[in-house]
Amino acid sequence: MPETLARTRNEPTSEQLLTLLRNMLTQRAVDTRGFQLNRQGKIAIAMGSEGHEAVQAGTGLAFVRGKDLLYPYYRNTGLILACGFPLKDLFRSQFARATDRTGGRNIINHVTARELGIASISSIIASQCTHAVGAAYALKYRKEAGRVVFCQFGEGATSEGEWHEALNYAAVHRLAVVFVCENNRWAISTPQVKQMKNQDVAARAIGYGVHGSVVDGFDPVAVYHAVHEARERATVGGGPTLVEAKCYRFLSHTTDDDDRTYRSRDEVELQRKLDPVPRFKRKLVSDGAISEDALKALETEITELVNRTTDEVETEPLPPSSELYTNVYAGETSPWL
Ligand SMILES: Cc1ncc(C[n+]2csc(CCOP(=O)(O)OP(=O)(O)O)c2C)c(N)n1
Repeated sequence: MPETLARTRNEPTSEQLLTLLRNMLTQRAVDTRGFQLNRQGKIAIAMGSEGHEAVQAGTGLAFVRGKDLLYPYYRNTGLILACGFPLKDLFRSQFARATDRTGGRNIINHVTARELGIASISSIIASQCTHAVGAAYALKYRKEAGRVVFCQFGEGATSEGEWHEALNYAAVHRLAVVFVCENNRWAISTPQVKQMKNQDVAARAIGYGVHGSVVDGFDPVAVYHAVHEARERATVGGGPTLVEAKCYRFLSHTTDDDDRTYRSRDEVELQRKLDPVPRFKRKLVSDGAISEDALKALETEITELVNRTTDEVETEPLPPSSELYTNVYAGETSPWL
């Protein structure tokens, strides 16, 4: 059975606790704004990550900037921001502006930042897992010890062959990879129970000979501990770890999906009671890590930053139609001739 990490070590400092809070609040504010912009007809689609804030803030805190590599998936809004991705560039992607890092070509949030170690996000489920393992193999081959690859995915991705190949290869070659499953219970309309017989994705780790752990994905500190420990193991040659963070997807898969057609409101409301954002706010206030007033000021600051950023990005130009095929096809060849 997977080992459940209940141990606490390297307790986050008060500054790190506030970083976790700021990142969770920012992720929530970005999501809220994205859904508003979609409803206003300003962006084509929005992809929520509500319910994933604790997983992503906790993982982001364990990621070592300038050293580690991140192979994220499309729901990683908060994680890429926590790893240093600029907020403005995220909205440039959402608005598909010419200033976007892919020139407005890619679907929203499918960003990339080579200088930050953030690999391109792909919509092809689990494709990032084999890429992550390839990168970890390269680190080993080049003897770049101390660098770790983070690989994120949902529980649905663990039904893909590529996911299994990645786990096996990482285990056989004892690669420095931390696999983080953001188990939000649903893969669009497919519940976990129709995806696998196991209750825990982490139980699959044993089949590959890697460490597995289950963690409360609504608790950013617990996630931080689990991912940090997995990272430590990787840096000392202990090989890969599969961390399963149990969370929930509060919103529809995207704005193009209507979750009322496949899951009950009762279920969603029950999970909402465990919402990690108000829960962590309450905890930090009751622990005296932040005052009520300072929390209010922080929330206002974040909302204003997000709104100001989207106002600015909205004024930026769209890619010109003359560049429709730029960076889409190799060479001069026009697809229509
Ligand atoms: C290879 C592949 N198969 C199917 C899809 C369609 N698809 C897009 S998102 C998704 C659900 C993935 O669920 P999960 O991995 O649990 O992540 P979540 O979206 O719940 O965060 C599916 C099946 C796809 N993009 N790629």
